[in-house]
Amino acid sequence: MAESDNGVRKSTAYPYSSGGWGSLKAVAGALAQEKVPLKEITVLLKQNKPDGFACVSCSWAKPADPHMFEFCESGAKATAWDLTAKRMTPQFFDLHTVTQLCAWHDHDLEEAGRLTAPLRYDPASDKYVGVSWEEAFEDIGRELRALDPGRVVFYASGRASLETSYMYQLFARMYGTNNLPDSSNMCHESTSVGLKEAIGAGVGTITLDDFEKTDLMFFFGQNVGTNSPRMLHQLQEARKRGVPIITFNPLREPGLLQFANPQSPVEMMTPAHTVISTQYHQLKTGGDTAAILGICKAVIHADDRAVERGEPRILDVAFIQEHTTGFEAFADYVRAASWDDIERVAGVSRADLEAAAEEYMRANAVIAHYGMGITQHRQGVQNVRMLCNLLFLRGNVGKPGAGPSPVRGHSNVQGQRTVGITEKPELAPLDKLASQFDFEPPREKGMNVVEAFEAMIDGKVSAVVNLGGNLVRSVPDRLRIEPAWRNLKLTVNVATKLNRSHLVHGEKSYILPCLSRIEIDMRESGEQAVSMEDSTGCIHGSRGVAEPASPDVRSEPYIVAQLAKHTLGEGSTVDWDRWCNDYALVREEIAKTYPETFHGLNERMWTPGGFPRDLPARERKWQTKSGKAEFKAPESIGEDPDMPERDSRSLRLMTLRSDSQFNTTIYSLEDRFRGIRGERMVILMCEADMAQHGLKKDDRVTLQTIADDGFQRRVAGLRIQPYDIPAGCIAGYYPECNPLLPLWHCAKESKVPGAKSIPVHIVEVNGTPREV
Ligand SMILES: Nc1nc2c(c(=O)[nH]1)N[C@H]1C(S)=C(S)[C@@H](COP(=O)(O)OP(=O)(O)OC[C@H]3O[C@@H](n4cnc5c(=O)[nH]c(N)nc54)[C@H](O)[C@@H]3O)O[C@H]1N2
Ligand SMILES: Nc1nc2c(c(=O)[nH]1)N[C@H]1C(S)=C(S)[C@@H](COP(=O)(O)OP(=O)(O)OC[C@H]3O[C@@H](n4cnc5c(=O)[nH]c(N)nc54)[C@H](O)[C@@H]3O)O[C@H]1N2
Ligand SMILES: [Mo]
Repeated sequence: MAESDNGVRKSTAYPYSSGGWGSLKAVAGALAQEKVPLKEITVLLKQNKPDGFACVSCSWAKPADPHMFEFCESGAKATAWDLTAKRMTPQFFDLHTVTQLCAWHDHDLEEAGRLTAPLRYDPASDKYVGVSWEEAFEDIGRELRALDPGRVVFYASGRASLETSYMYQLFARMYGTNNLPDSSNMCHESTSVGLKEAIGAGVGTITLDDFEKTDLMFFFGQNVGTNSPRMLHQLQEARKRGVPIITFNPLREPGLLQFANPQSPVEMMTPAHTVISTQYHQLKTGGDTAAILGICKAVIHADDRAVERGEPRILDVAFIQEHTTGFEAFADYVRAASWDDIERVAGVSRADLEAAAEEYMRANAVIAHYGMGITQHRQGVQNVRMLCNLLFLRGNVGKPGAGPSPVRGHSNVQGQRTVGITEKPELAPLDKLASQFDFEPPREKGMNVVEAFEAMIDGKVSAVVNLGGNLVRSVPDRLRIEPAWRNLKLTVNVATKLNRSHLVHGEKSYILPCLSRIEIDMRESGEQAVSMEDSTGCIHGSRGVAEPASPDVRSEPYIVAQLAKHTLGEGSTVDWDRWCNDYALVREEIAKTYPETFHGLNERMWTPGGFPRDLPARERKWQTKSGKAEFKAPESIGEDPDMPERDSRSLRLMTLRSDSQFNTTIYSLEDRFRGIRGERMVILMCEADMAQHGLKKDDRVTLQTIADDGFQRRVAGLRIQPYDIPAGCIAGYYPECNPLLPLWHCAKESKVPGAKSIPVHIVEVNGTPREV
């Protein structure tokens, strides 16, 4: 197997660097596939620039001094997907019934192009038919008024701007519900809960400046090369300064191994590349709490020895004393933990964990980046708490170059929460909203994603309004969800492209096509801009630059305002028409509700690089229950204490994103980095497990979830692909594997579905049943 310069083994599936020529070729391919006109290709030059638009792909920070091309392969694909020359007009729907479209592949639905006009489902013809905007708003308003607000769900996928999101939550609350689930309920909610408890802020504390000051970075369960590639620039800079990067990931992801900068002529013309990870530990899925425990154990052991010998302390004793609680109980737990248990659950040797601890103890400022590999587990919140414990040991929060860094998903998912999209009343400034808009907001807790779908299955939901997203694909237990979704009275979808959730519709259903953020948004008061918050808590303006997909699409702020106006009627204290003709007015209201963060938003949103939100934890002010940063010992070191005892034939399935998808949007059937082409019904498995289960490459298997709740959850036709992955762990694609994920298999405290650790059996091989 190929070795890279520093002894970290390369990926066998993709022994090259991420970025590089492969990346440029992929960008060119995406632009050609979508037939993006040459004129619009220059749009990419405006991506993530202070005067341009914020990329619609990931939420990574936008630097103040951007590169000439401040975009990446994933961002360029997402841009091409929105700028496509293809259109899905009402005439398209004349030709296809909804039942026929249900047989289409997800990729083909979106690939057919941008939606161009509002549509209403017509049961007589089983077709979506054109409808005027006014008729659509009036009918939706009438329907919503007739329903019990407690039975209506307002979902937000994390792309919509701060302005849209603020109006959306206000609309839902004026209507009478806190049912405001969002995509972070399936994503970084374990962060929102875990970091809030530990440091008093539900978001990461680092900014781009910290990359210049850090001495060491950890990467836990985040696939930077595919999901936040612009971050590779900062990682590359840090690596050039000699900063080590220690990665914990069951798969050898090429983006975490090495990177060739497509924007550096030298690196493109020579075999030069930057090694990203200096240590790479292929832990078992769900092994993170155990692995971090092992590192903490080595650190505390070294400190105990230093005390015995009268040597300088390893722990940051001053920080622990002044700023934290719970250290003694945590340290006792760690001292008592057994290395055998740690090695078994983590699947990483003591020597390797001690090597990680050695680096950690040498560094003065440490950042811990993490993603879905940490949060999407039954113990997702505990995993986040363990990362905080590790950082606290050496005072690595609230100082330059250090801190937790949850790498967020959707481009404004963090910002939506900041402006009130949450089902938890205690996280929304309800009193403030009440006095600002003279109404009585509902005080009872609303439903998050898992709770909303449990209620839907029980017949307790009547309508869903979707601000983006594709829920019937993205949530767990799809086969139980789809029939429940079909029983809804009303489904309203604000979307750019057609997807499965629009086809599995309620009794009444509307599709309201919206502008993409890349497009020019002209309203009565002139051209509009919007704002959003990135993964590092910085707030930016974004201005569209491309021609709208059609004259009959509307902006998200307009659509939300009109839904509100037509639902709330004359009684509403908000002049929705004024707001949606001049978004600056909405920003003024946001600034009134949240003055600490958003004062002067209208001017400050154009600060190059954005302006940082108010975050007391950055100054070591802890808004936790105890007023201190809180250590917490784990409940158990296993990933899933509630599952039935495993037998030797059980496997743990993690569901992954490919290189060519954005969540449920599948750009193509390629996963270049993992060497998989033309197909997504694939299971990655190591040779040892293949031998144990008597399988050959390309065998087709059926997986069944191990659960004793009376439901049989199966996915068939999955092709076996030999892969470098720890024994007992297998990987498949999201959303194809979602029927295997039980709704209740989610983190206790955050309800984030355990998508990275689904216990399964192989129950069929090439059509022949198997005993388990
Ligand atoms: N191009 C592109 N960009 C995206 C997205 C996209 O779909 N496409 N989605 C966006 C969204 S919404 C999000 S949330 C982010 C998601 O970005 P990530 O957080 O990177 O999420 P995933 O790709 O699901 O998986 C992350 C990694 O976790 C590893 N992993 C799996 N199980 C474990 C485990 O138990 N422990 C550890 N340590 N690692 C594990 C996997 O091998 C994988 O490398 O990306 C955002 N950006
Ligand atoms: N098994 C498994 N399940 C998972 C995950 C996993 O790793 N494994 N990841 C989870 C995560 S992290 C997330 S965030 C969720 C995501 O779940 P969702 O939020 O449901 O899904 P998306 O795929 O991001 O939504 C795609 C749709 O959004 C619409 N859209 C695109 N751009 C815009 C826009 O600008 N405005 C509007 N209004 N609509 C737009 C398009 O119609 C598109 O079809 O899935 C979760 N589900
Ligand atoms: Mo996400």
